[in-house]
Amino acid sequence: MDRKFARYTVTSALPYANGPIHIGHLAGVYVPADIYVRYLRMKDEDVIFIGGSDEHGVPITIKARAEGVSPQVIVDRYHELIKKSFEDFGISFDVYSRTSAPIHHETASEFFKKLYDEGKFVEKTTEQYYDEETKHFLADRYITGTCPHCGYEKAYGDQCENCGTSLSPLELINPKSALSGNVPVLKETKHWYLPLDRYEDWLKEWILKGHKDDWKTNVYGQVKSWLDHGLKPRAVTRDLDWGVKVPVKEAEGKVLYVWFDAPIGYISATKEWSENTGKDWKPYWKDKDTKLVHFIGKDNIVFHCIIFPVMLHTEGTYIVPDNVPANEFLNLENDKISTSRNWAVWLHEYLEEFPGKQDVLRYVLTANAPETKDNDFTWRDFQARNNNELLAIFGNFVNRTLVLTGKYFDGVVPEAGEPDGETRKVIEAMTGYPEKISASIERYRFREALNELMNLARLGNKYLTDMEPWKLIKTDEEKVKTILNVSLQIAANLSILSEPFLPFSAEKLRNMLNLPQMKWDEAGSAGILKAGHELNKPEFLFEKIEDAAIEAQIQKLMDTKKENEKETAVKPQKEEITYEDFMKMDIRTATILEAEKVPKTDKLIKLKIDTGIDQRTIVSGIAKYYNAEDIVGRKICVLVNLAPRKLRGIVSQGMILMAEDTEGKLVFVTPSEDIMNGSEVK
Ligand code: B3M
Ligand code: ZN
Repeated sequence: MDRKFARYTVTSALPYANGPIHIGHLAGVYVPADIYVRYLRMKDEDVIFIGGSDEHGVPITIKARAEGVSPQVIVDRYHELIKKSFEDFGISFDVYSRTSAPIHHETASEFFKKLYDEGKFVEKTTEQYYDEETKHFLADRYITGTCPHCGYEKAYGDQCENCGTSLSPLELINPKSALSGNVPVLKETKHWYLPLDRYEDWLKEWILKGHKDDWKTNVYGQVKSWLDHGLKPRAVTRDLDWGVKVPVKEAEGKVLYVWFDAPIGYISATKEWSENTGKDWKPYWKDKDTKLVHFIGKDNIVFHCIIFPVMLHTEGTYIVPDNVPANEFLNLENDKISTSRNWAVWLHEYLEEFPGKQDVLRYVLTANAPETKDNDFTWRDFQARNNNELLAIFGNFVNRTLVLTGKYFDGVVPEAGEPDGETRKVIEAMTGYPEKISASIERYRFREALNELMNLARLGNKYLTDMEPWKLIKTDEEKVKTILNVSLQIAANLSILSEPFLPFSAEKLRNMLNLPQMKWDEAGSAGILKAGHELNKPEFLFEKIEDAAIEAQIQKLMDTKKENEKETAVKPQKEEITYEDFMKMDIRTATILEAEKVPKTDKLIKLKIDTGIDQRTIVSGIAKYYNAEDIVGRKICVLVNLAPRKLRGIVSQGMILMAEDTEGKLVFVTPSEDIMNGSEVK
């Protein structure tokens, strides 16, 4: 570590409690953050790992609206689901809080009040878009339109998800209310702004000068481009009713902007942790010797590198982050992960469908992490990495070592003799791994770190294969003792060094080796296991993942794709017909006189129809969409000259005209005004 810190505060982005966690969240934020803190704990560092649900903001209220329930119902549902799935997946938060907690409302409110009292905000009355139908000001995701920078048509009022630019609603081309689809009007409203422009020099000094070399290039580059373009004041209040109430009289009815309150959630969560543990929270946020690190995805860079730091800095008593190792995005089978299109691998489903395989997913997401560019997750790659890497290298090495020790030495660690040249080289190489892995982790290069860990397993695997103890045992038992002793030391090192990445497997391996949990700095030694130490029975660390399991997952995604297509694709036009073809059809307006469900069917209703020509019976497959008793008296259109057909023993004389949407929903086609039965439709 370049500089020695007294303690670490590690935060991970607070996921919106409007949906479950998927592999994109995990690869981008939670797995790397968890590796980092597990490593720090093993280094005996004082570290707290902060998480929690982001329960305010428009993503929540939009979801609530769509379901017709209150936002509280939504956040309660997803907070619990998210919290549980993180726990089951081994994301080792010291606290997992939520922004609807009273402690958060207090903390965020006080923070605002202090800046307000000190005159740190600028007040402005401006015209903002307003939806006259729903009576809402349209900020953030309540408004969509075309991005002025890249032309993307579904940009939000606060950000374009296509090009990453931060936007204000007034910049959108063709703005539309996300609530009603209406074109909004402009209406005056007063808000409080954080004058980011006043902090440009400070930001340049702190980031552009101070962190040129230690921040990731993707993060540094984005921040630099922001600063090069110049910053504008940013509103930190909103005309909404869901959120933290603005704690000043003149702002009644307004709430804090979600991106003002959410990052303060890290502080509130630390206070909650402090209440739970009795430890003081303040040094973790206020002591200059604390290293503050934010793990986030790339769409959150501006909030964590500019807005929140300006808030902390101007408040005056807080530290600012030492690093913000943001990741790029993970795609799924070559397509953008999307909650609304259900294009994702959901963590809670994975945990159910692959029980006990947390480490496989942790491994794949780290090996393939989108650290420097967007990356793709595929189920085939998942299978290959499990079968050809975890199982064939790591698992196979450990298993061979333990099984041979069991067979030749009754599961007792044999004494090592004088090492030969090859063995000496292997021991020397092994000694270097803790340092190599540390160096990568401390630079937030988790893929590289994991690859080094696997290189240690490769080293062991190759050593066994080259030395062939199963052949030597007949002629040179002393040498076999040395080989297995050294192999066991490698396995012991793996049990320590794999803990941050593969905590479940590391524990299993420790149990097999009959070792306690050890510190990072105890690794690197060839004397972890003493001769005579008894080992436990070997088990398999990893299992083969069969084609069937992978095919089932791929099928699941194909079904999703089909489902999505069904929802959007309007059927193409049919083949051309002549006027005469059309005129062959005799369509008349009619009235339903009687209707009854056909017994023992779910679809059919038997109708008595007045066609103007006669009264007749028609059987129609509309029972899923209409109750028989509700449709008597309805005006409809009927194809009257269709040849009669027998349906369930009933002769149906004609066909009711129905409109059918892409999901198969049916509605009557009805004359738009009153007209006599028997009128021709043409
Ligand atoms: N809720 C945004 C997101 O999930 C968000 C992060 C808050 S971190 C303080 O992209
Ligand atoms: Zn754009």
